Amino acid sequence: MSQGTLYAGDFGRSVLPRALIKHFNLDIAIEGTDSEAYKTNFPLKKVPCFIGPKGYKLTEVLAISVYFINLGDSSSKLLGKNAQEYAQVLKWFSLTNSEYASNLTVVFKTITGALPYNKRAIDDAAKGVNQVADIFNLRLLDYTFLVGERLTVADLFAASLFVGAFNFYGKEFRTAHPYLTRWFKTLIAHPILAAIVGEYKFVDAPVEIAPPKKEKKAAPKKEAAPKAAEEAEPAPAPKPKHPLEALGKPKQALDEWKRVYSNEETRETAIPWFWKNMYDPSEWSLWKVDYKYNDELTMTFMSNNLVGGFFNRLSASVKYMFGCMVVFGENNNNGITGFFLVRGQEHEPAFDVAPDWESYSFKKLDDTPETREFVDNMLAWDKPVVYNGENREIADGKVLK
Ligand SMILES: N[C@@H](CCC(=O)N[C@@H](CS)C(=O)NCC(=O)O)C(=O)O
Repeated sequence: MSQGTLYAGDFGRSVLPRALIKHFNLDIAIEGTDSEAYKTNFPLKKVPCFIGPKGYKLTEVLAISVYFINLGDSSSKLLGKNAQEYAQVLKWFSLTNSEYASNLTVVFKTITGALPYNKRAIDDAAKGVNQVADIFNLRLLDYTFLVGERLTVADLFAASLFVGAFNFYGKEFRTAHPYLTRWFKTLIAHPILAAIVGEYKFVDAPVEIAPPKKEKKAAPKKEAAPKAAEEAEPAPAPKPKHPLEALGKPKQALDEWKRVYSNEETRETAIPWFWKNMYDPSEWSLWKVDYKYNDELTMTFMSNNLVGGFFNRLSASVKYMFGCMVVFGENNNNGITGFFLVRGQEHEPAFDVAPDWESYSFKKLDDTPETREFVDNMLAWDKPVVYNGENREIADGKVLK
């Protein structure tokens, strides 16, 4: 029987519950925050949250993590081996979740634009992060792990959140906290975290947090025609049809391609299928799409979030297009590129449903060997991207389907 549903994001406090589900092989579904169940049950709209059988509900990462560990192994040493250790586990977990995370959140939200730039607030938050890091560093001078010589869930949680400080403050932070860094290296490579975080690469340069240089304006909305007097109280307008619906049904249904791409081996099966069955230049066009402001990108995961947001806003056109975009490069030096297959010969009707579409440049691609190589690479993500003549590794990516 299903053990419930975790509502989670990709980063921060959501990493540990995800990792525990995987580690203990729990029968818990993981969902994002779009569902009605999430919206009605969790008015604070934070993650992680959990709904178990018979309406059992939990918020708070600490409570959820302890519950998942007990579901997986009721005598797990991840919670310490006695009451004293258990209390220590809670102490380090809570210190991380309150003192450290509250400060890191200010930095994170300023970088992502969720908070307005405020130098004082960022400096205070950095001070707070460093104070907690100093406490950890001192403890880890004498002990291998936070509670003692054995790994506990407090280590896993703290390391999953210290990713933020190591990403934001770079080499300087490592130099100032050598024992914390030694511990972090062990933890981030530990199978329980590595299964979710993947291979972690340290960055040297700190993220530059500066006041926004310029506002990128959304495409101006077309002025609605003034209403005639007799139309003062019109009946609700029928939902406007997507302009690409006028082109009728294509010979090859896009959904079938999306299924092939999701289920089959990419190079061996999906790519040949795409060129043989899907791409018909009389019905579809191919586009190379590049983000225009690569020099403003900072962390690769944030660039990937940007692509995710763009794809969400394209959802009204998803019946008429397919695309893959990748983030190439590393933190503070990355870019976004990709390809799209679009119904018809113009890109605008498909893309202008997303208010930020003008932040991207669009180049129509003819069917040449170079185009095929580019499209194949964007589908397979197994080779570096060539950008300005340089080979750049793919850090992440998203598929619009
Ligand atoms: N007290 C909660 C805090 C949860 C929390 O703040 N989660 C962050 C992500 S790490 C979130 O959902 N932020 C969204 C927001 O602040 O709007 C816990 O410990 O689980």
